[in-house]
Amino acid sequence: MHPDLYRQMLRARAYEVAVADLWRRGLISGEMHLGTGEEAVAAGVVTHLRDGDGLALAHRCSPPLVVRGVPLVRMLRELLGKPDGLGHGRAGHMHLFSREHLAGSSGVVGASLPMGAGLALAASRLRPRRIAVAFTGDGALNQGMALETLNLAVAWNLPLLVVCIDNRWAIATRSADVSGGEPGERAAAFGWQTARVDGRDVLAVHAAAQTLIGRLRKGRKPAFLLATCPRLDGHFLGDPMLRMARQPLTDGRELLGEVAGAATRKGGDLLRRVGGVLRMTRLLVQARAGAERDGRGDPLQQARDAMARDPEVRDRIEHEVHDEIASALEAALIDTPGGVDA
Ligand SMILES: Cc1ncc(C[n+]2csc(CCOP(=O)(O)OP(=O)(O)O)c2C)c(N)n1
Repeated sequence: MHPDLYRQMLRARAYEVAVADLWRRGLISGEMHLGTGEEAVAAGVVTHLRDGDGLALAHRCSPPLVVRGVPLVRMLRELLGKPDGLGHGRAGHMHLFSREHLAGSSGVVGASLPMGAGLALAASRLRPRRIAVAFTGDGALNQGMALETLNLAVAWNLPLLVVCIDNRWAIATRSADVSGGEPGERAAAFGWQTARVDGRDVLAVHAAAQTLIGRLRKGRKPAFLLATCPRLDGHFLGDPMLRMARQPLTDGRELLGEVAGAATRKGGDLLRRVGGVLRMTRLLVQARAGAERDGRGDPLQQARDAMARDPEVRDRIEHEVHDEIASALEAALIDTPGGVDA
């Protein structure tokens, strides 16, 4: 295990653990989508980027931005709605943008692909041997603009790497139920070079990204990397499906009771539709409970295990990351009553 990959994964996770805590304390408003479980993909890909490379992201944008080196305090200040945040406190967690890092995100599902194509087009015209990377989910690949990008990027031979994090779900819709073909096959049909990796294995992601990005810098056709990744923390923080998987006897019974009750209430939903919801709920809960039971599901734990051969380096990294996040939090909460000690 390369220590820097472990460090970057840990930074991404620790940052998001801090964000989750702020959200639970009510200091961040709105929904919160985290990339818990996607750290190996972020570290394995983004550590290859150089100055002048672009990065286009979707709603789970924190891990790649943290790895890219965007200042944590400015990101946190943005989430807290402060005027000195990355987007002047108006963008929130899904619309972060750093001009300095040529990195931005969008909550419009599918938008990261054309955004990445634009960054790649600019790179090809203005910055020789520079490239762009667009992160997307598998669900987003059914968007028209995503498919148009798969087409145009080849037609224009853009230096673009699309990284598709495939967790098989789009909120509560199974991708398989609404998608024709596998994501990589679609990209290959348009003429992209493609690769597939286990998105929990940071070394595998790092090696695959190195090959694809290396070829892009030499002017080869656009590249598509499919990284399979279980969704460890639900669609968003507080996801009721995750609560059901974790506490089936309390939260599960309560939430399923609400759904079933809809069938019997006057003017309630049709029994057939409620049956469909219950079936989908069962599949979601099974998938999440399975990911939780499977110790190998957490890529950070895998990376930590691989660091066991070098415990001194591992401990030093863990202390340094802990201190980095603690001081970023302290600085971000400087004007928040209760601040870090609440
Ligand atoms: C254009 C658009 N349609 C719908 C939504 C609502 N939405 C937010 S996340 C999401 C699912 C996206 O699934 P995927 O791309 O697989 O990413 P994941 O959340 O699984 O990481 C949807 C449909 C949106 N934000 N934008």
